[in-house]
Amino acid sequence: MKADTMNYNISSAIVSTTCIDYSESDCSDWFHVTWGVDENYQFGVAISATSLLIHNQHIHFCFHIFLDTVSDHYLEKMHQLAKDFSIRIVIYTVSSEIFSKLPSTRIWSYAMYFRLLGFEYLGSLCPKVLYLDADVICKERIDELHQLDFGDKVAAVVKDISSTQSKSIKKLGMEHLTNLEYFNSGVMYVDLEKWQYGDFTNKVLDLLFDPNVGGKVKYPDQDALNIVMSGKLIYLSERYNKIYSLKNELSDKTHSLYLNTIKKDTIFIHYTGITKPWHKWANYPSANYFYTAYKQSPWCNDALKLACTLPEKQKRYKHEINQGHYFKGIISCAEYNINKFFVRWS
Ligand SMILES: [Mn+2]
Repeated sequence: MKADTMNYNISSAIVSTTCIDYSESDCSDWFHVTWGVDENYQFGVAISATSLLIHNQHIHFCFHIFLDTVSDHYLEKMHQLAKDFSIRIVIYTVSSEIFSKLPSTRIWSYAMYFRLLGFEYLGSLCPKVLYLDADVICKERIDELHQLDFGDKVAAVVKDISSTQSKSIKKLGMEHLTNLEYFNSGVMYVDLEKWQYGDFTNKVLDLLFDPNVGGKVKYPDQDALNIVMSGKLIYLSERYNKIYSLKNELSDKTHSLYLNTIKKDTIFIHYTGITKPWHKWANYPSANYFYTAYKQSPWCNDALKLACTLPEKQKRYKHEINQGHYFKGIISCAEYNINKFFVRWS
């Protein structure tokens, strides 16, 4: 353990824990999975979790979900999900107050810390955990992962798409590391004992608060994780983190080119980019893997999400116009521009 690493003690940010237990198995064979998001992505977590359950009913799951706020409606539906699939779900509410004392929170979303919080906090509860982004949807069995032997490695990950890899390595000034293979942090299977032993939570935070690094990074947590975990990783097949952006639909009139990316043997689809499959304007065939889980989930009567943030509003109007919904698109475009005007002048 590095002696000069600061201890940020982020586990103290957890303010409450709600355990929803319908599991019928003893905890020794649980497969632990974690998500951590702010309010805007909660719906995504719900469907991501459902998709994992639908395709892996032979695995006994325990889910750990870190949230900044939680409604009664959301908890009720989580109860339903746990009951339907006889699993245990633990919901942790996290105070953003502790994170606001950390120097970088004006630039980066608090949710970034929730992934680290999962790895840090769960170390005393479970030997291994699978972390998934809210925009990851499962469409096949995860048996290979379930049986993975870590050897002396800390985590199993998937390399990022090549354009992101080369850009990120250059930006971080890591060209000299010829064996560096930049990974995408949306799917990470972590050996928590080794995570704790290597003090990785504090190493990542130290790096982010280092002004020589903090200012350079584009995807803060992902970049920092890549730096501190280099050489300690197992690389999984890209089937475990198949990156697909719904932005592609803007240039594909056939809406079928996604089949060149998302294939029959794809296990996890990672819907990167601003437009997510849970958005109202994302009704493309490539989002069907999401809809399948959504329709079978306790959230099936909840409406798909509207645009909340400014970038979401911008993407919405582009997709609407592309889909031939001109009137809707023009209204959305006006709303986006008015919004942008006020953001700029406030
Ligand atoms: Mn993601």
